[in-house]
Amino acid sequence: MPDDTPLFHPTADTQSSRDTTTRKTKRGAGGETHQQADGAPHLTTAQGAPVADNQNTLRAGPRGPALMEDFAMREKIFHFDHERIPERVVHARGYGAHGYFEVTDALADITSAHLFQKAGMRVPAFVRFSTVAGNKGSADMVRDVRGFAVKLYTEEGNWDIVGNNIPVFFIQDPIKFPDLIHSVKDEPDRGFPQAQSAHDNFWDFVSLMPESMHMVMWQMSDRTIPRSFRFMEGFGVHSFRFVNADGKSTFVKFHWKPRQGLQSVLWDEAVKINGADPDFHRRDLWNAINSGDYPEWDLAVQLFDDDFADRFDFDILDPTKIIPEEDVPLRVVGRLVLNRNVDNFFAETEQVAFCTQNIVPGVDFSNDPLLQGRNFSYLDTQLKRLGGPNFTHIPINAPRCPMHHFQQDGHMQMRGPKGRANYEPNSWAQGGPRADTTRGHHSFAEPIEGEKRKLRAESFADHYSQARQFYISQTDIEQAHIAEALVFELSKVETVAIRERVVAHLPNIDESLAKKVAEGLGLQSVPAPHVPAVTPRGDLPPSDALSIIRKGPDSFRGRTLGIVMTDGIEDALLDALIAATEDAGGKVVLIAPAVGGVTTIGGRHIVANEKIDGAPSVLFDAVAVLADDAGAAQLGEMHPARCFAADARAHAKFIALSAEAAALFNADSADGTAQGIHILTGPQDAVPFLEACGALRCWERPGG
Ligand code: HDE
Repeated sequence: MPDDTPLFHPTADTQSSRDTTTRKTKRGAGGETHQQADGAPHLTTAQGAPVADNQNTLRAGPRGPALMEDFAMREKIFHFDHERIPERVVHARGYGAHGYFEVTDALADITSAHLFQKAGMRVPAFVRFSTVAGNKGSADMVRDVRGFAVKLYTEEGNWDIVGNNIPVFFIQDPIKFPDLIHSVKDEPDRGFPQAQSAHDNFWDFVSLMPESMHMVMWQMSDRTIPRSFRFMEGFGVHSFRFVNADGKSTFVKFHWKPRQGLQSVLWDEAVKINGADPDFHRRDLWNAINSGDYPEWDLAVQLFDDDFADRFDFDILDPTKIIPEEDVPLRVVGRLVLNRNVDNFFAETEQVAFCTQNIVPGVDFSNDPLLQGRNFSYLDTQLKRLGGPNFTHIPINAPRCPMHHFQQDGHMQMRGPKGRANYEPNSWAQGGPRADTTRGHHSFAEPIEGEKRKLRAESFADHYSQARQFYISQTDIEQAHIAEALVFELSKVETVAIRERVVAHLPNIDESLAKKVAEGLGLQSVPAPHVPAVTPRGDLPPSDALSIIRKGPDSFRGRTLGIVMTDGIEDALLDALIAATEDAGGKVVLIAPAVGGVTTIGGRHIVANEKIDGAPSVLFDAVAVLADDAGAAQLGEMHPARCFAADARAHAKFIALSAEAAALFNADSADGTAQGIHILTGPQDAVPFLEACGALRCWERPGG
């Protein structure tokens, strides 16, 4: 064999350096080669040099040493070595999509913000949803707060509303944020547990921070295990200001309300979903958008003035408090639609840089101390993550409006301003941009006075009253879930003193909750309550707006029915079920003992989407099992099929069964539609089943 013969040519595409000339190339007008005859572009280096061989490193002899002069190989490995950027220190795992925001109700009297001047104004938007604690590769369905960060590309610059799916936060002062996050992330000595708060450090910290108790109630509720990004609310959390053309300020709180209705899963489902599909949330969003089922949220604002702020029982600057919708009603002013998936996850979702400091004229900050701290942090963190001050040149971060300034140079500068003027004032004819006092951003002229001290206002001192209000606003089912979540998390805490210190906060919220949790943990009694800084109020009324179940959907739209099929099923029943689901705006996933599918009694071959082992019932909003006698017996022999049935029952799902499949679910004549179990006698039963599914869960079924 001659020395220059490569030893291995896996495919016809991977020609040796000797014979690449046999491939035909097209020449451009300037004689440059762009494409091969089959239309595929030439492989080049990052410098643009065509590459002849992408399979073999340049060697001295077929078995000899690699040569350093192989610039194509070195450049390729060099770039690969540097593919990663630091993941976000919080909210590392996230998923984004593009869309638009449209104003439906102008606010010209309230804010001079360009986009709110008239109804119908539309701006492009990018949204990134995230979990907080887990690393980039952690699972989607962990118990965690979800980030809900919105970038609006307005004509007067990018406006970022960097919110969460919970309207309050754990702490009142930014100086505590590193402590909070250190405590919830994996413990530093052992490097676990990941993406969960169920460990000593987190509960130790919050047990010593009474201000976190309101947020802890939300965190232990089903809000932190949302069924999908599409079915959760978003909140700006802080009070912001709108400022109108006359310089008048109105406080504003931002709420994103999903038009799909709210929905969460049960904890047992969450645990199993993480195993079955760790990408459950991102897959859901990707699939929904790809299939044209675009998720939408209304933007609602709570608007209030200084008089209300002074009258309000709590401090409107305190991010551990809500303003109940009953006190200040929501006004819907716009809608957000997500209608385009990213082309490249890294370029868009990973590199998007949200900054709370990104506001536009007509919007201003309040003195919420947490917000003020965030205004430092987000810009700072981009420098570390994206490597330089020019991250606004990355397309996902670039404003879509003209920009003119005298900033220059720096790492990865993409724009070379022309001309001599790079400072201002200057006297050159082409002197560059000038500040515009009319269009430019003006801060609200808020009079400020006070002593310069490290202080927290007395008005921030009540830590329990709204925690109680949240708890008593939940349905019985939701209250039970909160108690169960607390028991689960604290049972993972190894230090008994920490468990007790957490439980000692609960009587200040609700005696019965304290008792349930103490019992669940096997404590002898409820520990003596912590002495609150301010006596908690018992008179705050329950608010329906705080419950998920009360804000559920009214149809099966956007939800998924998992249908298990076996050979020998009736065509008409399957067809009716699929049609009824699609008519209700839902989707069907077909599941079979083998992914190749089944043959119906009518002789049709139906291809399955999933083999039953890979499609447990936890992945679906409702389920159906269609089988003949032999099929039911076959499923009864399969462990995944038995788990499918047992879980669907235990998780209170609506279930449709062919008569033969009833035994698999231990369903008998005592069950019925009142119990959420529909034995389908014929195609006519499909529509009533789907109507029932609109309620999502049959909580009435005893034991689920
Ligand atoms: Fe963040 N937060 N945060 N945060 N946060 C970040 O910025 C920070 C807070 C939120 O999808 C970081 O670009 C401090 C509240 C979301 O890219 C960092 C404080 C709320 C996202 C940071 C807070 C949030 C972040 C990490 C206390 C709800 C993800 C990467 C003063 C209103 C945005 C980054 C995305 C991300 C700091 C508190 C929401 C380190 C210092 C309150 C949704 O800058």
